[in-house]
Amino acid sequence: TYLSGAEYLLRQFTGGDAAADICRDGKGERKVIESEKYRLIRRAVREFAKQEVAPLAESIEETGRIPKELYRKMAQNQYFGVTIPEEYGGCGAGYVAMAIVMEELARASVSATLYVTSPNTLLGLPILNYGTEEQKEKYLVPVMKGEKEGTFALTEPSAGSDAATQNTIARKDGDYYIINGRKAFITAAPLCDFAVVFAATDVSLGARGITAFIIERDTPGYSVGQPERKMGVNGSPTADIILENVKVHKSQILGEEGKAFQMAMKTLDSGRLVVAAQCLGIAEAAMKEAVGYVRQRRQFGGALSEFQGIQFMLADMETKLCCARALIYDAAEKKDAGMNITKEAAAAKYFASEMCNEIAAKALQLHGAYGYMKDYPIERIFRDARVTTIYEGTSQILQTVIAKQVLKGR
Ligand code: COS
Repeated sequence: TYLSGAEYLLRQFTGGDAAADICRDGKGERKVIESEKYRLIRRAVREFAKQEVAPLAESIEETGRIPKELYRKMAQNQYFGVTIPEEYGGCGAGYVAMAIVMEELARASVSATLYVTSPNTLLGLPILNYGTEEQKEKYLVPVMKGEKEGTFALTEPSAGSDAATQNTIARKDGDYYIINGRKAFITAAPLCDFAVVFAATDVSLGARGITAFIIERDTPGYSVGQPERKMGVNGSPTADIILENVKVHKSQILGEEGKAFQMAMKTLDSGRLVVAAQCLGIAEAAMKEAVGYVRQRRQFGGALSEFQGIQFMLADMETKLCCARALIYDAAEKKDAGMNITKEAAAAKYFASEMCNEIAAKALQLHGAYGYMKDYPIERIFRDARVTTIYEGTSQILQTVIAKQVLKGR
């Protein structure tokens, strides 16, 4: 399914013929040249990002969401199901393809990528890997088609990095659970039809007493708070989900009772890899702005790009960007090969998020006072970069994850 999924993705992206050409040799046998395949995917997504996303980047921030038409086109292009197999409406193209899609879209709009991360990772993967066939049909397939939106609700006002200390409580009541609590900073909560909500079913068991429930938005007692006022990524609304005596049937449990924390952690391994690719796209965008600016800006009788001090800055920025790229695509290849990537994904996200913040800050610095004004894209890129060292595991939590793996493995 991997190869046919990739072919399928290619057909979506290229309109068919190019995919057929490279996927068949002269005798009609399927022959895929890996690098060529990914090169074509990248070219197609880059074109989409340039034509369909970049021109809307500012208006997406102003309106607080992406236009329905763009959402529809993203679904049509299979962006919501790059990691999800064809049988559930995705294209199963894998994580190298996912990293490419993410990187290219993030160059145009970070907010737009948040609509793509959730179905491919935090929301889609738990349903794919732990859901019943009914749950997959009911929730995953419509998400792939762009007919429904869902979200992942783990964080709470007092359970951020310490995700195992859940204060949302699910009390068993016959075949039902009564859920009370508040989930915080939930991506796209105001737009979502349902959420995968984590709650403690046995507080005394800590991480081993957490259960995930699929809860539909129209369930009595489920409400959404006011969208947060944020520093960046304003094109994707973030809000609390409030649960007051929400009654759900046990059939809404995702996976097994008490096993949801491990499920969340495994899912975050993939999520972190995809966020790392998002960081790469942000850094690429910042580099492009920096290079464009220093080439045309003249001071002291020459272009800024002619000064060695500026060249040294660009050299350091580019070197770090290349290091992040190597970490990310190495982790993605390992993931596609079926390997555990807890350490690799944490390292990729830790390095890439710190790197994209540094590059965005330096790119802004190179713009001087103009960079501080809203007239130049670097101002938005700088603000959008900031969240990446925070969500899906802060840099400090990722350091602990990496250290734990290092100590275990040597
Ligand atoms: N894959 C599979 N299982 C994992 C895992 C992983 N990557 N990481 C942890 N687990 C399992 C452990 O093996 C353990 O299982 P057992 O109880 O069967 O032994 C269980 O999960 C608890 O692990 P641990 O003791 O390490 O949990 P901690 O409470 O110490 O938490 C951290 C570990 C801090 C790493 C975790 O809480 C975390 O990642 N926090 C950040 C949360 C986050 O990223 N939030 C963003 C939300 S989405 S925007």
